[in-house]
Amino acid sequence: MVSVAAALAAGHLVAALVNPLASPFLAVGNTAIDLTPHPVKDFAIRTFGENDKLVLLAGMAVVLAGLGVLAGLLSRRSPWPGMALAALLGLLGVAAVLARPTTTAWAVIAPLASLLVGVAAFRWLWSQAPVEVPGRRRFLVSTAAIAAGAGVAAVGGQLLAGRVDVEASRRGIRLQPQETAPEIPVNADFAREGTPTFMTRNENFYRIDTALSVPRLRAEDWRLRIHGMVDNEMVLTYDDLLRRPLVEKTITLVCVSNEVGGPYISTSNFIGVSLPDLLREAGVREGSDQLATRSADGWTCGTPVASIMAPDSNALLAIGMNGEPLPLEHGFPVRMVVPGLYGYVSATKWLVDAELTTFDAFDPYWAQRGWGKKAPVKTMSRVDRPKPFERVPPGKFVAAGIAWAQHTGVDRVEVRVDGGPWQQATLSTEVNIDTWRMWRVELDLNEGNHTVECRATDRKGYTQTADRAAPVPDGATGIHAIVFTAVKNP
Ligand SMILES: Nc1nc2c(c(=O)[nH]1)N[C@H]1C(S)=C(S)[C@@H](COP(=O)(O)O)O[C@H]1N2
Ligand SMILES: [Mo]
Repeated sequence: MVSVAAALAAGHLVAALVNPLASPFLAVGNTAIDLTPHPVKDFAIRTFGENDKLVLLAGMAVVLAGLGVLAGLLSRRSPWPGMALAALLGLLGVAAVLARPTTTAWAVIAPLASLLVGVAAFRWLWSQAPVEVPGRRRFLVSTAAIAAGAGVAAVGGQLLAGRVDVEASRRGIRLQPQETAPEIPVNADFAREGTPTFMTRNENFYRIDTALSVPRLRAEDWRLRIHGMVDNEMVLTYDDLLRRPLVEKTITLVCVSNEVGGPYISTSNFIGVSLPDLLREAGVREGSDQLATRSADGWTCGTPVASIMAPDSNALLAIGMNGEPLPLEHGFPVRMVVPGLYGYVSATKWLVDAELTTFDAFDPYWAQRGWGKKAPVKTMSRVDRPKPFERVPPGKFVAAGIAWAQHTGVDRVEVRVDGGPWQQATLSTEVNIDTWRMWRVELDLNEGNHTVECRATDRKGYTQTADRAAPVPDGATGIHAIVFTAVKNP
């Protein structure tokens, strides 16, 4: 176990010097994420929520420790099983680093360092292993020395990898949009009756991505290349963005992974520059229908050019959220936001490359894994109060929730209890058609078990379907139903 730890720490330290993403432990973890079949990924998101990455890393550590113990036990007579394990794990690291889209061949020196240190540490410790009791002390001292060295290397690697002072870069930025978002009206939510607050605080904004370690890019170092089917290729810096007109828009972001009633939806004031204006300057060529974007960690995304270029698309290259520069987890320094499309086809975080291409020519990350290539947000609603199996007093009761029909607008929400007639809910004041809208309704409940359901109708006259569909391939459908109980003295 100590040899395996020394190997990982050595690789982590060397990676910090060449490319932090070449750390064998992180590279294997990231490759595992990319190779995980989506039912398993869905299970992980459902079970562990936003701790899924921590659970993966802890699971890997447990498996590695187990393998270390096993190889150690098998090495009583000869050092070969332990050395073979160290070599195999090293080769796994080499393969994972080579397979990463963000590492160059040169970065394999990190997993090679792991391989060498793992094999050498094991060989040396094995040669010190006591044949009789008096030798034990020396063995324990050697083991402790290697363990301490591993600790120093791991911590050193972590500190070195974080030496690019991204927080300082972020703190140094002040955003002053020329056009600010309108004030949120007082009746925009029914938070006192159980809906979320209209605006989501940055620290409460849902987070979904495939990044095991958040990419750390300084604004000063950031560049975006806009190329492919364009007349004028462009390279933009962060200062270029600050020199352009900055606008602020209130926009709701939704993840396609939501089950009916799911939690991955939040609303923010995004500050940024107009993406259609930029693309017009670049001059999109006839025939290009997909904007392929890539993040610093190699994730890719494909967005319909038509959705971005449509009048009033409100598509942004966003640099701020709720008055601050983007938080690191939400894409600092620059991300994309296109209202009306699920995040996986529109909201690239840590954006570094934008290529005008076609849907025929390129499949982005999730399309390669069976998800839809075009994914407009589906008209939907959710019950937030009562909670499942809640016990509430009989008589007057206010049920409440949210609805969204992004970029179209919510026209009405209806609610029914125990399969009875649909009754119209009261809607909150509309902020704009790119955001969620809250609903509330007064119910009169008899004692006993009840089911409450809601459904939204959008401004195109479409009423959300009751047909159940899974999130794969382009968003769940169905009606959210909550079972609860009315009892005296709940
Ligand atoms: N670089 C990168 N950007 C990404 C993703 C990702 O995995 N990597 N996930 C997308 C998905 S699926 C969603 S729903 C949104 C979520 O953005 P948030 O984490 O800021 O809420 O980011 C999108 N942008
Ligand atoms: Mo998502």
